[in-house]
Amino acid sequence: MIRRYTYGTPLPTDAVVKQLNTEPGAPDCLTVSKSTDGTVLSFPLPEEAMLFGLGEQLHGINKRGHLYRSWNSDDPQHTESKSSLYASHNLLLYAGPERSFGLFVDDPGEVIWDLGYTRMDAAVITVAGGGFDLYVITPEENEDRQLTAMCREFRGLIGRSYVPPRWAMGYLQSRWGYASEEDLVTVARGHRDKHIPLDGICMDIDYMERFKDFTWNREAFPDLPGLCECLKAQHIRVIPIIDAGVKAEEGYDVFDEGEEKGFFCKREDGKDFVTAVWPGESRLPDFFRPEVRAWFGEKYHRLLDAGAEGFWNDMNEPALFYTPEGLRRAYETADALRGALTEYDSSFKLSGAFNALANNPEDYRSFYHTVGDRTVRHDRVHNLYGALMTKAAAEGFAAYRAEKRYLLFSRSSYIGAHRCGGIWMGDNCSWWSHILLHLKMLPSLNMAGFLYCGADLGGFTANTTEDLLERWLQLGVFTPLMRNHSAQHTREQEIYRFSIWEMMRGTLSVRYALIPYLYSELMLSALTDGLYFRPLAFDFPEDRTACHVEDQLMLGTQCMIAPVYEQNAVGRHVYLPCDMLMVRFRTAEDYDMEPMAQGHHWIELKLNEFLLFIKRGCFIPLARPAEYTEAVTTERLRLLGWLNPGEKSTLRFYEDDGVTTQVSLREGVRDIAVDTGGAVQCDGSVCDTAGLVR
Ligand code: MIG
Repeated sequence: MIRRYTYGTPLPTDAVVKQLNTEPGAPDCLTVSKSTDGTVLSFPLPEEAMLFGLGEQLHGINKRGHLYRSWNSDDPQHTESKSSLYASHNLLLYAGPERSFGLFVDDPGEVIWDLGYTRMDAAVITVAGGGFDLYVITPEENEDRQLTAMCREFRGLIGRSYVPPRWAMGYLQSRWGYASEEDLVTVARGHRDKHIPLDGICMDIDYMERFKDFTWNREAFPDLPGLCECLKAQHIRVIPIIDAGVKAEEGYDVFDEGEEKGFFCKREDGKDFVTAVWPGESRLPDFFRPEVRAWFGEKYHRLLDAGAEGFWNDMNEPALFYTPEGLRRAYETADALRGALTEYDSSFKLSGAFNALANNPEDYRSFYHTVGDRTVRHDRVHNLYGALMTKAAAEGFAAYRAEKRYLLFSRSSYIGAHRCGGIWMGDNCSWWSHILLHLKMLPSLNMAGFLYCGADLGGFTANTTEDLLERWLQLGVFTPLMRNHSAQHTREQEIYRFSIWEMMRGTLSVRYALIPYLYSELMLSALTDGLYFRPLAFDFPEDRTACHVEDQLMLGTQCMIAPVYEQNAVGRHVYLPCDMLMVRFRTAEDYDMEPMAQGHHWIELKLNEFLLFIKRGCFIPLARPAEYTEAVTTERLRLLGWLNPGEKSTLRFYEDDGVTTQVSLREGVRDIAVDTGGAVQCDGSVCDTAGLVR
């Protein structure tokens, strides 16, 4: 059951697709009050209570014990002391000893989540803005998987998740620094020569002509359509980046048109809001206006015409390097301090003045959007900006070819954007702790509706190491978005550059062999409002140990993953919430399997080995691996699983062309069944049962 409560006058956010009537009373699970900071929602946190959700955020799967802030920020230091990343996903689930409930705070401004931080025994949520909708989700009494059920209901409220093309399940290679046709060709060749699988190459800002959106450097890319075609012939797609900021330069048509039509964000005095990002002086399109989205979305057609089949939207928090006003303030401070660096903290004041230039709160308060018939100051709707850029792109694709799926993932997001595209988790570091942070965010993102997601494998900033990349790929094998990406000036981290490239290739072979299964689970999650990744607590709520596992995830209906995330580890501890078949993969053809009883296990793992667990009574299909997704077929499947004697076992399996936007559960789904005698029923595939343990 979902109930809507309205406080003040909410602004439209486009997060929900079902219009519920506002309830007259107050919700019974929390107290609502007013403070000088805004509207305050609070409820007690008994010792046993757990909290889940908040999508892209730091800290644990269980969110209890920290202060979080919904305020989309371009902050490349994802450390424990931070309270925001690039997205705001205001869904929180409470699982207490007596009851469970969920909250969705549909407000696009700042929200502070004090979840047992000020006081360990209280949750206090402060919504700064003047009006918002609160959705309260309560499960059915007799439901035994209440957390999963609440997520399903919530997803019904917010609408169906984005469905990527099937090729987007392939391995993608990216780097900030690929600046020419030759760079892309080198990457393609590097993979193909060594038979390392690859389905796409991302182009970062270096492909553009002086960082101008929807252009490309004609010297470095003399024939982009030809290049895309040539790569496509090798089954490699090109995925350009688009930034939110539009370069201010007369003669650049996107700028000229935006100016002429008045499509850029304005200051209070009606003049354009001027900022600076990669292109230098820039403007921000006012994505809140449908006509601006239509205009900007249409610009993607230039790159689609050139052969691009996917995009990533960046800098859309929006990130601001500086504004002229900010610069003026900084120089004033500097002038005041000139020749007067006498106090112990003068130099801090000086550096602080300049460090405050980027993403400055004052700047976010100095421009406006047109929301419906209202003019709204940016900070009031800050967290929606990236989501609306994503929407602009998705609408642009639909206008281009409504029947074709395009890959799209964004850095910034808000709930609602999950219907338009996926996300990546931004600028992580080549740190071991960030493998674990990546794992922890995955189920929370799914709860918020974002199914197609992943983090930069190998780490974005800092220099990776061979073993770090290998271990990270072993987690990436299971994430829908599987992309290796790194920052300029860091150690190059394309697989083919490393001494252990064959090991990494073996790891990728497992991904490709699993694609039919992983794609099926992703599509089933999208089409049935399910969760591709879940905390163990969702499936085993009665098991106290399982409820507090923070480094393993349930995947799909059948599986569990438990990656290694520590350097020099020779194995790891795994908790099995039920009997499971352990599959220890080295490559798609080389693995060993062992039935294991519910409980604690220490499992030895060499660097090239990683784990997939399949619940007893279940099986999954493994295909023949290939070097690109289209060559992975379901003609021959090997079934892996541990079956109960005398029991039939069934796998609900989804398959489609992976290309068209018309998807249908009814048409795509079929059952693969192994009956008690061991006979397999499976239309359309030849199944090999050598991997079934009884
Ligand atoms: O300020 O385009 O998160 O993936 O490589 C950095 C350059 C801008 C941030 C993105 C990152 C991308 C980088 N961008």
